[in-house]
Amino acid sequence: MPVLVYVDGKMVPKEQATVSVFDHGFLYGDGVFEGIRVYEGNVFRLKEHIDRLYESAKTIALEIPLTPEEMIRATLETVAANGQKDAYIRLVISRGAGDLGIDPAKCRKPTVVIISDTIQLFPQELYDNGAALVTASVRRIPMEALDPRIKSLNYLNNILAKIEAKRAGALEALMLNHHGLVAECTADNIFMIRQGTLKTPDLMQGALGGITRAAVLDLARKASIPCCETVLGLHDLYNADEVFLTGTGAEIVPVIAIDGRRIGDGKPGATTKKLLADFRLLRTKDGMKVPYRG
Ligand code: PXG
Repeated sequence: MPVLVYVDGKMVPKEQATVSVFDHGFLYGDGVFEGIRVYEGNVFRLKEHIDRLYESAKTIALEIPLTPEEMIRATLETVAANGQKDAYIRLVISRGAGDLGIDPAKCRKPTVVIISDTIQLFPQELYDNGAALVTASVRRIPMEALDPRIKSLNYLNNILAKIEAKRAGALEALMLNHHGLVAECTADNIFMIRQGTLKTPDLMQGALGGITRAAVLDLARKASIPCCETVLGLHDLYNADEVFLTGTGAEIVPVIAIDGRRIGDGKPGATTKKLLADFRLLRTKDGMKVPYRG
């Protein structure tokens, strides 16, 4: 069965799912997006993803031509139309087709795309053994330029950082803010544990408000693990007992080395493993059910 993609209210086969070359999403990266997982027919924290999408859109003054309820329904319908039990959903809302000028007023109608496809999962080996990070020379965009809490279509800094990481043989790149403080990674938030306390950079340090990050903070509080959203330097991470990444694709990935420094004993830590186990129980329960037909 061909994959069906939602484009501006219509379900079309993947090969016919196209947008205009005059779309300002293509010309200028003018738009917002979401990446969402489906686990055994459960769309994980869909409401939270939709809320973040509408908040991002509001800040960039983009009016989505669907209500949040309609967007939730369209998302669930797209997964149902493809009959997928496990999937990766990409919502993309761009400013729409305009002319070659930058003026968004020329874009009459935002483009709405919903893709539900399979995802290339990380191998279990990564969760068992952990990953290495390197600090990128490219910094996270400063709040003064564009609020990093917006999940916009402008990922060039993050892409350049990811290229650096791959060239250095690392899975992910650590990105600092323009003060040299830890912000997050290219598509993941970062956490550390030191003397039993879970710490993650405060969003105002330049991090996206990750849905997985919020889920992990909830799980930690339930497990009575003290948590704080704070200010962290590389020194804090290098000397942590445990470090891990969180993201929709990654879930929770243990980090065992940063810039050639071994983290803790160089193996995934006990708290990281517990949080990953708790997350894997939560992921099929916390969200919305796909309305499959037949
Ligand atoms: N920071 C940034 C900059 C991100 O783009 C996260 C953190 C993690 O947020 P969530 O809500 O996913 O817990 C992201 C996530 C993927 C993927 O396949 C994820 C993102 C972008 C592209 C791909 O995991 N953003």
